[in-house]
Amino acid sequence: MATRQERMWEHIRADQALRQVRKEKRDAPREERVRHKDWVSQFGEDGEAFDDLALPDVERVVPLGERERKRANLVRAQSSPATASEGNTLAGRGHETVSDRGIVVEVSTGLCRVSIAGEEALLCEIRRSLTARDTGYTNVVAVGDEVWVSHNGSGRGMVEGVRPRRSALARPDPFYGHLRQVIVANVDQLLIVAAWREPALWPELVDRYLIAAARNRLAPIICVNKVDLAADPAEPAAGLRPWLAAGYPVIFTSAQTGAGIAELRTALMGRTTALAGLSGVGKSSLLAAVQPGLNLRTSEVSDRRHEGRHTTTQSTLHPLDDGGFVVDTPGIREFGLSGLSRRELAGFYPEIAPLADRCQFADCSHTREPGCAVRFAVREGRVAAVRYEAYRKIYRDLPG
Ligand SMILES: Nc1nc2c(ncn2[C@@H]2O[C@H](COP(=O)(O)OP(=O)(O)O)[C@@H](O)[C@H]2O)c(=O)[nH]1
Ligand SMILES: [Mg+2]
Ligand SMILES: [Zn+2]
Repeated sequence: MATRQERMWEHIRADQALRQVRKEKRDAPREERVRHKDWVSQFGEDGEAFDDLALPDVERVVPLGERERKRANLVRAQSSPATASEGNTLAGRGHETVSDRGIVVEVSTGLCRVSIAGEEALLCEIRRSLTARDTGYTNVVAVGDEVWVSHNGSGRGMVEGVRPRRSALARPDPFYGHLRQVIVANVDQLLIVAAWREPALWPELVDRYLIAAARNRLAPIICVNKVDLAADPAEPAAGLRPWLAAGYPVIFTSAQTGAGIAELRTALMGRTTALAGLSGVGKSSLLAAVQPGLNLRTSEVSDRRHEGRHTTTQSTLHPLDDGGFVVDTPGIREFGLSGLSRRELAGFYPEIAPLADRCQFADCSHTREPGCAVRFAVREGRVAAVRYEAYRKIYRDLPG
């Protein structure tokens, strides 16, 4: 259980991260003043500000009148036409309150930034009557959420409703273990970036990410970067044959020579893509090649910033010019396999799963039993040794 002190520090860290990003925005001085006021009032004198962080359900009970109002707001928002057309800037709309649909690109406690029709993200408060009750999640609004926002051109909006999430990357809440905290909502696919060399391709890690993607219902894409470092240009394709044969899409790239960048750009277009991969494989370089100017805060940086046990993981959606977003997902490696049991593992290997029926023992682990059809297939070369070795290593690490 976190103390109030720890929660306050987390709160402050989250706000500092948000401030840092906003500092780079155009009208930073004006926003800064407003934000400061808001910040003080949020904290209050008795630390009342932590409701979106992790207060238990009982404290989230919404007065009946509020519920009705929320429903009315939602209905109003839903029935309003898509008002944000190109060329119709937020500032130019006078003081009439309008409702728009947008995507949350960043979240701090009680505040978020919402991207509406490609315009510069609007700083928004979150309607207090919105509740995460009965969702199994602790956060009302997460990065990636599609929301309805009311605003009147004053530079500050209000989140009035959240659309049901298509998907959620979540992890057990640091404060309330029975609930889960959404890290990013509505992610479509996971781009697993590996380098062919420097650092050398690490099959076990690729497979861990593939499993994490499958468990979170994200479409995986393996991106093998630094193909320019291959001694023989045919090497990377040969090395990735086991994954291609298992049905996974693989893109071969070089941020250095530009090879495969167009293909990567197409793969990212119009979708929300989470990024995974070791430090140094070239994630930042690839994104800079896909879209010059894009400055991804990479997960290794974020991991360091949010070190410690009681932390909220902050992610940011970065819009792409061709449509779609990329998002850093600190910690996907840890939470990707949490709760997975050993006997479920084979199910994530399309080339291994169908063989299990033919093993001598029904509960065969495929690691040492006699009469194992999987081990036989490996010896015969029908299952790639590199995939089987990764299976064994992951198996060994999972709880029985
Ligand atoms: N040879 C080669 N080097 C690359 C390539 N992509 C990135 N690098 C280098 O690899 C290092 C790490 O790249 P970076 O983008 O920071 O990786 P990140 O940690 O995954 O974001 C840098 O020195 C890059 O210049 C590539 O395609 N080929
Ligand atoms: Mg980087
Ligand atoms: Zn077996």
